[in-house]
Order: sequence, then C-alpha cells, then structure tokens
Amino acid sequence: MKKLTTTLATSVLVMVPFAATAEDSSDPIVIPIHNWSSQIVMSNVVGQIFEEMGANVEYVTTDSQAVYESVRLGDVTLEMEVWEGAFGASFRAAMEKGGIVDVGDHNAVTREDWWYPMWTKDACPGLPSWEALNDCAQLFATAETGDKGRYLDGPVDWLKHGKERVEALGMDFEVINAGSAAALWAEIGAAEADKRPVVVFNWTPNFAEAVWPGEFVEFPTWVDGCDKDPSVGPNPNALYDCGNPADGYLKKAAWEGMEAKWPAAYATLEKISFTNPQIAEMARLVDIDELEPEEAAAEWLAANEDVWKAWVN
Ligand code: TMO
Repeated sequence: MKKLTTTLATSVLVMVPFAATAEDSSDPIVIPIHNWSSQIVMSNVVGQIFEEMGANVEYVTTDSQAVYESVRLGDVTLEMEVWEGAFGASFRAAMEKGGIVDVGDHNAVTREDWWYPMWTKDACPGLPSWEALNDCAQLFATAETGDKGRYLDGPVDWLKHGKERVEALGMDFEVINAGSAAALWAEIGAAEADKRPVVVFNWTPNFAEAVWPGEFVEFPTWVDGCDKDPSVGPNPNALYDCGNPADGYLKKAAWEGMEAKWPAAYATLEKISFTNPQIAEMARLVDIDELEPEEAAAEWLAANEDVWKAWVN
C-alpha cells in the first residue's frame, strides 16, 4: 500500500513538468497587419481571442508579400489572410523553402481582379468580356493617360501585375497603382455622381459589394502556371496573360514552430474559419462605420460569440 502511494506520488511529480510544456509560452504571438480592412480587423479579432485565452499578442505592420519570409523565419507567428490571387506565389515560394505551414482554408471563396461598378456597363454593354472592355478603352481615357484608358490597380505590394497583363494582352490601358485601398473607394465614389465609367482593382469578400453593385472583368481563365510559364495562357510568349482565379482560396498560415510554442493558440488557429459574409462585415465596420480596427474587432466578437467560442478549448 505504501509502495503504491509512493509510486502514485512520483508519477504525479513526473506529470507536472509534462503538463507545463503543454501550456502556451508567455512570449507574444506576433500578428502581422497589412493595408486592407478585413485583414486588419480579422487579425485583431484573432489577437483578441488569443488574449482571452491568456496569451500575449503583439501587432506589427508588414509588407503583404515579404510577410511570408517573416513567417517562415518565425519573426511573425502567423498570417490570417493568404489570398490566392495576390499572395499565392509568395506563399508557395516560402512553403518550398520551409519553415511555414498551411493551417487550412477559411470557408470562403475569393476573387481579386479588374472590376467596374454596374453603371459602367451602360456605357460599354459588351462587358464583362475583357475584349469588350478594351474596345471601350476610350471611355476610360483621362488627361493623365492620354488616349489610353485608365485602370486603377491596387497598391504595388499586392503585386497584381496589371502592367504585364495589359502588355501580354495588347490592351489600350494605362495601369496606375493606387497609394492605398482608400484611393480605390475614392475613385469609385468620385465617378458615382455622374455615372462616369471606371475600372479599378477590387476583390470579394469586401464591403464594396454591398455599396456598389458591380462585376469583375472576365479575362482569359486562370490556369496554374500562367505566372510562371509563358506557354500557359492565350499569349504563348508572355506571363500574366490570364485573369486571377475566379474561385480562389483564402488560407491561414503559421510559423512551423507555433504549434510547439503556443499549442492552445495553434489548436484554435486550426479551427478558425471565416466565411465571405463575416469577412465582408469586418471590412464594413471600418470602411463604412469608420470604427478603429480594435473597436471593430471587439464589436465583431461581441456580436458573434456563438461563432468564435466554439474555436476556443
Ligand atoms: C489582397 N487583397 C484582398 C487586397 O486583394
């Protein structure tokens, strides 16, 4: 009997350090912040969930392409929005080097491409075909672009390759990079009063779809390799002669050391999955309601406890 008690006591002592290693590190989980609203709000939502679980969290503003190298090296811990169209290439390159893990897909379908508000189609009824758009290039000409049409692309770090696409498809458009996402919304807003035709970079899920009905331009269908192999796509001598994926993924990624260092947070990250309407709502709270990102996140969490509490052990 005595011997058994001793054995039990010993095994309890042995268990304690084992249990301790299963606890999350008190080092901060470093969450990167980029330059579009849903990513900023979602990152704050997830950060606030981790804090609720007892973790420390730090936010850093980073370039949305360079972040994959930072995750791979463990300088930042995770990435909440890996959009296939904008970041698939950087994500794949980091996966090939190692150090970054695919933590699964959100239950969302994404698209990022040239887009116009519906009034544009009244002036150019052949839309959404890219060839029809090109035949209407004059309608989009401005003082800045001369006899070429103006296409307002996203900020440069989203690497949309608009200029390469225009060249590959022989389009009469000049590609201007917006300085910020806000500049895209300003361009649409400014055209709205007199229903001037405009074509800008846009994406879904986003708040914009609830504000301005519109459509994506239909370019030659995305085929894997269109950004790597000139022979893929309609122009045999050019890269980027395809549209972006029309049913792209939205992934979560993490530093491969996250699971060992913050096992509880990692288990939650694996379960997290946001839908198109949830992501559009996160953007809306900032871009329409003009909340600060932390407030938007707190408001989203308060309104969606049934969603996120199921992800926390
Ligand atoms: C990466 N983005 C959603 C802005 O296209």
